[in-house]
Amino acid sequence: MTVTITAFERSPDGGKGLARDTRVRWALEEVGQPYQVRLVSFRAMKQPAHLALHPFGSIPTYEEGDLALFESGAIVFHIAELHTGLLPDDPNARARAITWMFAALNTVEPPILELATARLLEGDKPWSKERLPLVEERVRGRLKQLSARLGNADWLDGAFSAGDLMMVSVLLRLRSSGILDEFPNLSAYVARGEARPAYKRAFAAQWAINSAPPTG
Ligand SMILES: N[C@@H](CCC(=O)N[C@@H](CS)C(=O)NCC(=O)O)C(=O)O
Repeated sequence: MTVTITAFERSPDGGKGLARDTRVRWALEEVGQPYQVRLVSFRAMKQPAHLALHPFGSIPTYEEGDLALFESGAIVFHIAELHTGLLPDDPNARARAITWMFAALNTVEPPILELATARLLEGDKPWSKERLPLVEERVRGRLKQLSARLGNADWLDGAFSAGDLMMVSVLLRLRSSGILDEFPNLSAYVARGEARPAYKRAFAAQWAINSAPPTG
């Protein structure tokens, strides 16, 4: 089975692994599924060929035979369903792991993305200074709840699962803000995720592309 994903020809984060192809690469590495990568430019992402795969003109996409998927959550879920290793066999534990995937994408990621938008895209607006603390507080509120639930556990619900893969991926985007360090157990949780050999391979693969000097 040949799997092809798409990734930025050059990620705006310069290889910090924050682009969402990294979570897909990580899932593929966890289950031992080899994959190919098609790199796309921002321009190509908005052209019909890519829009046929991704209606919103973003990355990542995933192709496997005649199946084409978009949305990193749906892709990671598909990989986890297809292979063993990312979702528990027990039906209840499996449902809980899937719940954590949704929680990562639906409940934790939105305020984190809002913070990124406030910092990167709205920093020059006259109201930005007043708004930023409000956005940061919303992130802290979510992290406080997540931190309380994680407690001293290694992972969110028993063994490492696709729920953790998604949650760690989402939290990683916070590192540069310093807010993650206010929650030592979450900081350690993210570090545990990054220490996994599969994450390291995924990170290295995207780093190799994004850290290379520009050509031409
Ligand atoms: N909800 C989507 C978001 C996809 C997304 O925003 N991808 C970013 C990269 S991380 C992107 O392609 N941005 C450029 C663009 O949309 O033009 C997912 O999880 O896959």
